Order: sequence, then C-alpha cells, then structure tokens
Amino acid sequence: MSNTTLSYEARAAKHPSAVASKLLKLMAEKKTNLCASLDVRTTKEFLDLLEKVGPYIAVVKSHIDIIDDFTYEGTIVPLLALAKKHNFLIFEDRKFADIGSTVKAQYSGGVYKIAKWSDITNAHSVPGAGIVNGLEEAAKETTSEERGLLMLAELSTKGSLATGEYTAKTVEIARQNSQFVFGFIAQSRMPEQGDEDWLILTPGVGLDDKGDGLGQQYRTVDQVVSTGTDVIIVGRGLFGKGRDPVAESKRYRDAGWAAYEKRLA
Ligand code: S5P
Repeated sequence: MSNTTLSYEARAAKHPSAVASKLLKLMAEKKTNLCASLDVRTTKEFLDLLEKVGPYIAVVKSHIDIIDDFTYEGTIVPLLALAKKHNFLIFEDRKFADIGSTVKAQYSGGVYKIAKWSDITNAHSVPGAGIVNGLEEAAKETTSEERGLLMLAELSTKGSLATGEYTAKTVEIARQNSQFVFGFIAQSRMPEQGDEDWLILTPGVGLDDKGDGLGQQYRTVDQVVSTGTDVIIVGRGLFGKGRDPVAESKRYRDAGWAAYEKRLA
C-alpha cells in the first residue's frame, strides 16, 4: 500500500523519525493538515494570531528573522507555551544553505538559537550532504528534544532551478540520513524505496489567488493533496490583507481534511 493511501495514524505508528511520528499523530488527533505560515513583523501580531488560529493548525511555520522586536524571552517563551496549549509543532523556515560547519553554528547559535526551540527546520541541498550532518550535530549538541529536518526538493516559485536532477539528488542526500531528514518541501511526491515514508509539506497553496506578482504560484488544496501533499502550508491565504484568519484557517483546515479523506477512500 502506498503511503498516500495510508492514514496518518498508520504512518505515525511506523515512521522512523520521532518528529514525523509526533506530527502525523497530532494531525490525526486534531483532524488538520494545515501549517500556518505566519510571516508577520512584530511579536504581538505573531502571538495574537497564533492564539486565534492555534486550534486549527498542526504546525506553525515562522520566519523568525523578520520579527522586528524579537527577543528569546518575549517571542520564543510565549511561542512555546502556545505550542503546548494548542498542540502544534514549530517549523522555523530558515532554509539553511551553507557548509556543514557554518550551518551548525547558525542553527544553534546567534540571536535566534533555532535548534533550542524549533521542532523542524529546513535546508537547501546545494552544498551537498555535509549540510545535513552539520545540522544534525547542532541539534544533538543543543537539546535532548527530538528535531527533524526537511530538504527543499522543489520550490513553488516561477522559474525555480530546483527541478529534475537537482530534485533527484536532493532525495539521495535525504536518504543518507532518513531519520533526521523526514521529508521534503516539495510540489509533488518524492520517490520512496522500501519502508521510506517522506512527508511532503507544500507551500504555494491558495484558494483565492493565482500568484503574488513576485514569482509565487498558488495551487488549490485539492490539487496538492490529491497529488501527494501531506501538509499544506498557507500564509497570505490566511493572514493576507482583508482576510479573517480564524475563518480562513477553518476553511483551509476543512478543505485540507476533506482532500485527505478523499485520497484515502
Ligand atoms: O517553495 C517554497 C518554499 C517555501 S518554504 N515556496 C514558499 O512560498 N515557501 C514559503 O512558504 C515562503 O517562504 C513563505 O513563508 C510561505 C508562503 O507564503 P504565502 O503567503 O505565499 O502562502
């Protein structure tokens, strides 16, 4: 049976990554496969929105470096409390892209100390397998909590260079460490051998818009879930100008769940 027709619960029970297993389990419990991409500029907006949409999401995706007034105490401590209260995972969308030894320091150190608080982060494969090893070492040295990595196999943007051979090589890199790497940021299913079960998290999802004039391209929830997406990543569809984030979060959650159930049937 292919992973796309297996339930999240069944996949949780057999997944080699503790983070993936936790995510699959909580999606099944909360009946949501929605990841909210909360790209806002202040801690107050970030936390206020998250308090409202927390019940409807499985994951919050942050770009912590765009928050103007970031502090660990003011931003991260309450974020961790909200994640606990509403039962969602945290995904810092850092898109690491440097040599192993540099990303190791970037992931654990600096102002943001991402490895300390973010369940999930992501990396480009452009430097080769060393980037994964550097990030994994940082995670192990920073915390006893489980951490997981997503590789960027494909992008949602017009003219993206991450296609064909690049995407295939990205999967090979992931395969070398398929416990720490549990899936991909991608627009389609990636090849699986044996027991592999890659989680596919897909951005560029929107029910009302086709693009943003800066290269972003949107597909509908049905389009992405029917072709293998496990988690839909939605930003401006929820939080864009004039939108009601609670109403939109419920709408995308319902659409995401219905598409998942249709895929299982
Ligand atoms: O291919 C990608 C990969 C990512 S992680 N395309 C993307 O858009 N993203 C991220 O998803 C991007 O950085 C942004 O935070 C989010 C999409 O936001 P939206 O407002 O267009 O839904």
